[in-house]
Formats: sequence, C-alpha cells, structure tokens
Amino acid sequence: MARIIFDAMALLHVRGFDIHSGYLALPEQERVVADLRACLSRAPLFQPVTPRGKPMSVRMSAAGDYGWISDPRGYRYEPHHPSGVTWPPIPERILKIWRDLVPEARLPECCLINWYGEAAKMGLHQDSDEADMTQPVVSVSLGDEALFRMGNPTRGGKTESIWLRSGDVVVMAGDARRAYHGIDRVRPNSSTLLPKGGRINLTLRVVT
Ligand code: MD6
Ligand code: FE
Repeated sequence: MARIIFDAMALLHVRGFDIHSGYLALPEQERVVADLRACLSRAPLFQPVTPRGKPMSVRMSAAGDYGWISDPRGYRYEPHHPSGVTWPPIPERILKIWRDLVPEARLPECCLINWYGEAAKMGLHQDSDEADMTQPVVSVSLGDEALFRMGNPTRGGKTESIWLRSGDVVVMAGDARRAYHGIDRVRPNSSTLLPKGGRINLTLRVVT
C-alpha cells in the first residue's frame, strides 16, 4: 500500500533546545542547497584535523566574516579559508532563517557548513569559542537524518536524543546555548535532497 506522509511543522522543546521540525519545505531546502554550492565553489569543503592531530570525520567550510578552523594549532575562528580566500558572504536565504527565528539577536558572523558522510559523527561538545555567549546558535539540517544528542551545561548526566530530518532547524539559546550536544550517527540514504547523499548541517553564529 502506498503511503504519503505529509510533514507538518512542529515546535518541540527538548532540554531547552527549540526544535523546529519541518521548518523548511522541500523546495526551499533545494534553493538553500543551490546557494551552498555557490559558496563551496569559492571555499571548498576541507577535512579539519583536531589539535591532537586526528582527522575529523566531518568535512567543513563556512560563509560569513569568520569560519571555524581546527588544526594542530588549536580551534579558532579565522577570516580566511585554509586556501587563503575570504569566506563567501552568508546567502540571504540562510540569513532569513536567522532573522525569522531569532529577530532580537545580533546578525550572524559565521555560517559553518559541515558535511557528514555515512560514517561521520560529532562527539558531545559545547559550542563555546564565541565571545558573546548570550547570542543564540541556529542549526539547519539538510539531507540524511541524524541522531542528535542533547545533554547538560556540564559534562555528564542524562541525555536525550532525537532524529533530525532534512529541513529541521534547531535554536540553541538560553541554557541550551551552553549545553553539550552531538551527532551519534547519520542514517544513510534517508533523504534524496543531496544527489551524492550525506548530510549538511549549517550552524549560524555570532562570533565576536
Ligand atoms: C548538528 N552540529 O550537526 C549539530 N557544532 O546537527 C553541531 O553541534 C556543530 O555541526 C559545532 C560545529 C559544527 C557542528
Ligand atoms: Fe555544536
């Protein structure tokens, strides 16, 4: 029996995280991906290395005034891609998501672009390299589904997980801004948005 699933928009609150499920409809997701292709032609995805010298499983790039870099010298925001070019501007369509969801916040200075292949994951971490931690982080999921784990402002304790799907947007503000979170795994081939598969996560941040 054929089944058509209509994805309704829903707002979920989990441990202080605001999860806007189904926020971007498919045609808008496709337009965002086209915008990202233009960004990545100027600032291609690269594989960062942790400060301890281990290659990360995600590939990264960025748009905006700053991109986030990890290499043997440490973690930091940088105004240039490793190739030396400046990062492309954050596409207007992506800025709109920020303006609509967190209108009171300063404008984002970085749109981190992370590409997760089928074996990629991101361990539990805090996003804490930004100077003004009163500003939110907005995260956009595109492509394959990913298991997102949410914890506490300090390491350890109970966590809760949710599958993020293409078009979902998570706002990390207030207590959730400092909460540990991570991606345990992606579900390969769970979306047809990206022709070569995988998952793109965008995180919009105020850096300075
Ligand atoms: C996610 N991403 O992929 C959540 N944090 O849904 C993150 O928490 C994240 O992708 C810092 C840097 C890159 C990220
Ligand atoms: Fe994060």
